[in-house]
Amino acid sequence: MSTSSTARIAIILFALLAMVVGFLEADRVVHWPDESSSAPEAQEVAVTVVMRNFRYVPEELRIPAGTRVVFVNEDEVPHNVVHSAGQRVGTAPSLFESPVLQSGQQWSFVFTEPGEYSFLCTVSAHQLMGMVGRVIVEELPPVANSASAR
Ligand SMILES: [Cu+2]
Repeated sequence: MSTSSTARIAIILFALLAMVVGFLEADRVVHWPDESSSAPEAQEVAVTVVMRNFRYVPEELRIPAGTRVVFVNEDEVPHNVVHSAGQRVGTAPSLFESPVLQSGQQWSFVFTEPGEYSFLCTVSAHQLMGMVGRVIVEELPPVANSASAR
């Protein structure tokens, strides 16, 4: 008796599990095409910052979380992009640090965490010449998410 009721419970649990998995699968199948049709371009957004005349242009950038920022060196001299948090003793290490970019080269970084990120060029004395910039990453507005799910 007890073994058959245990088996029955096991069957019921298995059926419930199968239903839950089925719902999850159905949810995926229904939502994925909708999202791609309402946003035909890649979900990732990219913004460009050019390095020109020992400056980052624009110097300050306000972006939603998840944006890729592409840094392009348009100068004849090498530049880089280093998160300035790690430049002070006793602070957290830099979140990002590009290699030295030669003329025409580019490097990109995706900002996923909201916050303010100051960066600078550590090549020669470019920082002292004013080669500093800032990215302000804002929380993704909830409207954008629900709108794309519809
Ligand atoms: Cu530089």
